[in-house]
Amino acid sequence: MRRMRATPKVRLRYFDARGRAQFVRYFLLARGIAFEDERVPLSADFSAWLAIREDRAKTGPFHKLPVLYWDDSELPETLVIADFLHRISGDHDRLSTSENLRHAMLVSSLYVDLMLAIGTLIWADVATPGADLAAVVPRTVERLERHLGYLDAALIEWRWLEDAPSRPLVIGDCMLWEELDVLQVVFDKRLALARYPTLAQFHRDCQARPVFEALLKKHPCPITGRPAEAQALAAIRRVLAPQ
Ligand SMILES: N[C@@H](CCC(=O)N[C@@H](CS)C(=O)NCC(=O)O)C(=O)O
Repeated sequence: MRRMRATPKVRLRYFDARGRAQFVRYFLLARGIAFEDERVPLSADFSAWLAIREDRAKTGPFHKLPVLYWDDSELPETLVIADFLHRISGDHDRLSTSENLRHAMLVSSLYVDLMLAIGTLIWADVATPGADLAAVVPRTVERLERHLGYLDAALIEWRWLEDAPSRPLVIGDCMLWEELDVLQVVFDKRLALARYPTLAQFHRDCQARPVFEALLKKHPCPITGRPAEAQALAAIRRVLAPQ
């Protein structure tokens, strides 16, 4: 892997949503890497997206977002972007073999078991017409809660928080903070982060939290591109016990 230039030319193209790209925005901001945050506007008819979808130069070989441009490299695919940033930033070289393995496991699990699971829930009734939210929501929450328990235990076992001060904020930290934060937004207080002490501590004390929160404040946006997301979240919460 080549070394990072002092001022690489970086552009991130994604929807005006948190989705698969917010953790990348966090990482670039927290690490002081200037980038162009190109956001494709969302609308019920997806007109801005449909106008570029077939343009491979803009949407990559699979016609999807995010796409990251780094100097002369074009990087589609979320996990490829995460791995590229981990390497080009020098973080991969700084960590030991076992730390890198854990980092890769963390990123993979956060992506599949949290980010995609949450996104699938938010889109449930659109993606699967006739989906029974009364059945889907509790089942998803049950799986998410069980997974959060395992994640909490893994971070303790890996001494993730204890070792954090001795390394820079890595891409997995950004993804972890984002998914924990998104869970709070989706379920409001119906999914208590306090039940997972290590995750709660990480979300509260993460060194870059002010950077993350500043971006959320400066550029508020939905979690996904699902039309009427706010109403969808309200419907999800209605299924769960009131607080
Ligand atoms: N395998 C891709 C999936 C990317 C993806 O599905 N992106 C969605 C937005 S979150 C997209 O571009 N959807 C538009 C479409 O499929 O037309 C990845 O992991 O990055």
